[in-house]
Amino acid sequence: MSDQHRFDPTTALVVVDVQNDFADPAGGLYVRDGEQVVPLVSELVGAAQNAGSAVVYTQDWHPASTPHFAKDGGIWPVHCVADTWGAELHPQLLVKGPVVRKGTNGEDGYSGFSVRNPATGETTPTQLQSLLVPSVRGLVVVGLAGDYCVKETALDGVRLGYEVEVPLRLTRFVALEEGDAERSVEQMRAAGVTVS
Ligand code: VGL
Ligand code: ZN
Repeated sequence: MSDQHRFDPTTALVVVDVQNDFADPAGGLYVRDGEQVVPLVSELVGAAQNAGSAVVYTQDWHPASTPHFAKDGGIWPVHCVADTWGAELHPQLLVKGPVVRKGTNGEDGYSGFSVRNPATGETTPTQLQSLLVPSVRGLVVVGLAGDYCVKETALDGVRLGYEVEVPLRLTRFVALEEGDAERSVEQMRAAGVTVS
């Protein structure tokens, strides 16, 4: 059952982009029902902490102008601009671990583990993996959004050799196109992610 994760020190909880722009209905890239996951994620953070599991966070953190945004040639409305309200972690999120910012220098890409240079396509790792001690084998990936940063973080987690679980009640999907949520779930399962 997704609420009964057996957290222990070999499992880490990865909380993806629980920020105002995604989780608040007034946010720049509001993910429908995103606010519903915030108290549940906070509860899970408490459970993870009690069991000795590391908790790490990601934070989408863009410059005011970046090829990630539609106005600059990308596909997204302006969101999570550095040092704005929208980029802040949601006020109801319990923060009990390090926060990895991604996109800081105008990079693109969605995984918490890596960023992509939009000019060259080159990907470089973030600090996320280095924050996980080598005895960590399993990741529980939660947050926003299920079809972008959660999915890509989960897929990268599998590529890096982790056992990865994504509990659906702890994520929500952008679903730019109908069926995106279902396709994302399929893609994660096909890669070996336990979508619960
Ligand atoms: C995300 C779209 C653009 C996410 C970030 O956190 O899933 N989605 N930037
Ligand atoms: Zn973004």
